[in-house]
Amino acid sequence: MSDPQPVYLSDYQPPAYQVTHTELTFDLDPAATRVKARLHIERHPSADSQAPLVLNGEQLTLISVAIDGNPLPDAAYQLTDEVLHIADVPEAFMLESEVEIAPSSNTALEGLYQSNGMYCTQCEAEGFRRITYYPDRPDVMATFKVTVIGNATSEPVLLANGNPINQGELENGRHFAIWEDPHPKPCYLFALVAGNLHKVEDSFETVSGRNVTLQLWVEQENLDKTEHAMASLKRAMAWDEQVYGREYDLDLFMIVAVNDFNMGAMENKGLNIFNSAAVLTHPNTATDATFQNVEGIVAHEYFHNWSGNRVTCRDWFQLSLKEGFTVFRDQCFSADTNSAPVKRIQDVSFFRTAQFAEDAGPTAHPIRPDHFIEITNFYTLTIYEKGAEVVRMLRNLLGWEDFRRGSDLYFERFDGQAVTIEDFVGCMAEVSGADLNQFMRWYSQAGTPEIDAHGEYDYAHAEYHLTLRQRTPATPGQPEKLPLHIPVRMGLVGTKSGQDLTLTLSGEKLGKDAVIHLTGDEQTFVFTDVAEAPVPSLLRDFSAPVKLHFPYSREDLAFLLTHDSDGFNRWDAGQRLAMLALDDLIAAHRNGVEKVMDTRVVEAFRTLLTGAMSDKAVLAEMLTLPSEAYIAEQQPIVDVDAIHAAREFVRQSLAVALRDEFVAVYKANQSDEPYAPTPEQIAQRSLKNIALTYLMAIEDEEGIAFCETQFAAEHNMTDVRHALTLLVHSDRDDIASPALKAFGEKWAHDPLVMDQWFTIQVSRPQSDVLDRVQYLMQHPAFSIKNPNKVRALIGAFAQNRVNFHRLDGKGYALLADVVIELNRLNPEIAARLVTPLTRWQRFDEERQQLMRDELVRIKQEPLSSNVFEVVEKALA
Ligand code: B3K
Ligand code: ZN
Repeated sequence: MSDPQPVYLSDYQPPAYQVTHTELTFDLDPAATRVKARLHIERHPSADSQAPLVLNGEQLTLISVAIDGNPLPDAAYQLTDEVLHIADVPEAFMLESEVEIAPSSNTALEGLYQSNGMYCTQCEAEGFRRITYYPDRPDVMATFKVTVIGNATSEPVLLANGNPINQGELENGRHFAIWEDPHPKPCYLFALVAGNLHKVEDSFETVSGRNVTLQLWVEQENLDKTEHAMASLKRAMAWDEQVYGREYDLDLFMIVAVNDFNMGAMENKGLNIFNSAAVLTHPNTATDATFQNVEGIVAHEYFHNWSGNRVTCRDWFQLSLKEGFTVFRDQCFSADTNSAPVKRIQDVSFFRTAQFAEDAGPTAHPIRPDHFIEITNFYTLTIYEKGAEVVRMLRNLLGWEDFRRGSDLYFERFDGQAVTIEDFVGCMAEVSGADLNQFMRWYSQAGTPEIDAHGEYDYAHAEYHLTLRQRTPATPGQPEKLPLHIPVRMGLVGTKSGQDLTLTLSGEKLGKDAVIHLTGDEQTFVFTDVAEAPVPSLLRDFSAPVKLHFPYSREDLAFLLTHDSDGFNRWDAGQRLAMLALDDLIAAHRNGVEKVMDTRVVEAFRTLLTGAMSDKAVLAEMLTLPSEAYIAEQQPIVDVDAIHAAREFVRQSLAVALRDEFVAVYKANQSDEPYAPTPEQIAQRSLKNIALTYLMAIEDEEGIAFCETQFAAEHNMTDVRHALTLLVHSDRDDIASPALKAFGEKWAHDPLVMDQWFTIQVSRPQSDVLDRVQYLMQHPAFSIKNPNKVRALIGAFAQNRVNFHRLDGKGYALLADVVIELNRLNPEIAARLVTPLTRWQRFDEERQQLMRDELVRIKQEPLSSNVFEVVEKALA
């Protein structure tokens, strides 16, 4: 067997044939579903009249194929494992085919499969070819009419995209439903669901006065977990009208929750399918973080109705066109609905940890890749989150009003079309007159740009000279990099006044907070009329996805922590201050020198804890130390043990020094109010729980008592889970074990809570974790076929830095074993799961060798193209 080959963006050819209308009939059966397709096909006027018709199809059993009613003899077509090739077809015709597929044995969860007995589909990116022979590419857009036939008792509910137009009984206990979607769409947006589902229903009146029925379909036991998703949906619909002028375009919008799902959710037209983890919430079963995540994902999928569905991607290289824009839209929605600074802090914190790591590793790729083997491997943090940062930069460069005009033009001009990133950016340039040519490099150049900044205050001339130098490290396939257009939002904070000083550049007054544009390799900006020595506050609100280095002293950082007018940079100053202390402690640990706590960090924390900071949500973020993963990102060679020891030392030192303050904060933020996922309540819980985290760092007796009471009170899952996690991660097994047992028994019936139960156990720092993972893999609630379970147990273990990176290599071997097994069952999940091993270059030589050995062992297996692509890159 030869190695899978890449496809290239530069090879793009428009389709020779369009499908204008698609009619499908599904006769459902677990092992032998019959799919009949009637495709109305037309040759493109500019295509060669000899062009063959090439339809994608995988794992299909062809029963029959006919053109305009005439069955094709075997000689009239060629069939391979991947395509149906018909050499000679008329200019316009009807292609009819019938295939057989087996949803019950579909463990890849792409195409039509069964989850808990329920039928459901996942077609993005290339799953539709597992349903029927079709030109499975996003630039083929058709209207769809779908008939679903199922068992009236086991599948009382039969759903597909669009509007229901008919339904009825058939013989032998069968029944049918017919659905019609009037909006032309690519086949990746097709969806079908059939099963024993129950609905909650609501409605939304659109801005033009149309009434839209909203339905959330779930299994019966989950009917009490739908309220928040429904409320989120209505908020998202209203927000998209107000902020982007986008109205919903069908009379019905449905969301279905399924247990087995590779990603979070899918924006199928009018019929979104969700991982149950991304939609179900109840105060007793879901944490605040889950409530917020659900709100964001419900909004994200809804927003795709315009950014993705009405205007879609020409080809999969343009994936970030819909994903980057839609993530930016959902981020803004969540910022408007909750605490805007906290949303930004959390997003950036995650981005700088996970996307920066991706951009620095062997799978680094541009926001628009120029080739891929398996598109499923490109649903990445780069495409999604860095894509969103680039759209955010466009918003910042143009200002909201021009950006909105550009967005309006884009939706109007390209409605019903499949387009490119140039089309999007072109609209932005057209309405604003901005020159975005250099900016386009953000889409083609991989890697995280680094800015080395330094500044000097010239007392004699009252000038501040700021020099910025940019460089982007080489990434695989891209040794040389060009300078990017980087918007740097900044201020100069006067050290005497503590206020932002007016920025005057080349005689022009820019105000107290301005964006300067770094476009060359190196530029010096001379600010004049600077009356006092300033500390620069750079990259405010994280105005560009870059690493910024500035030689701040600890005094500078302590100053910015209290004086910066930008909330994000205040938080960031705290993180930088903590990082300096952590760097010293990591070095001390490595050198076997006694660790000494930096008192400036202690004093900064004391100021935060006792000060008058009103925003509790931001305060909780400021009290949170950089994660071990983030700290690791900052080190040239990752020393997992030194990082863990240094961070624990800081936590413990702060807890010892500020014990009474933490107790006071904990007590002051108790509440008996009934649970609500409001920003105020969430802030209060975060603050209380971060205080408790510090107390448990020293296993303070009062802290332990707080944990026990909080766990036993069962007031809400946020508090219960936090208390249980702290207990399980402490050395007090005498208290933790019975609590864990009680929790596991109480929630044995609820898969989403059991996911949390798995994660809590395998993320503890104690060295018994590997055995626990192996033991839990045999637990009845675990299944390797369920992606949520794999993420909760195996994925979470691979994030447990001290245990995954054990020096005997057993952590790596365990992950490799699971990857090898999943490679056969679910290649998409297997390829994602292998990621931690691909980062081997970041570790010491001994671990590098161990990690590479496991990659080589995986490589010796007969691999799916998904796992092959990732492992091949990692070993290149
Ligand atoms: N568009 C989907 C992606 C699903 C692809 C899985 N192979 C989720 C989202 O971004 O909304
Ligand atoms: Zn999306």
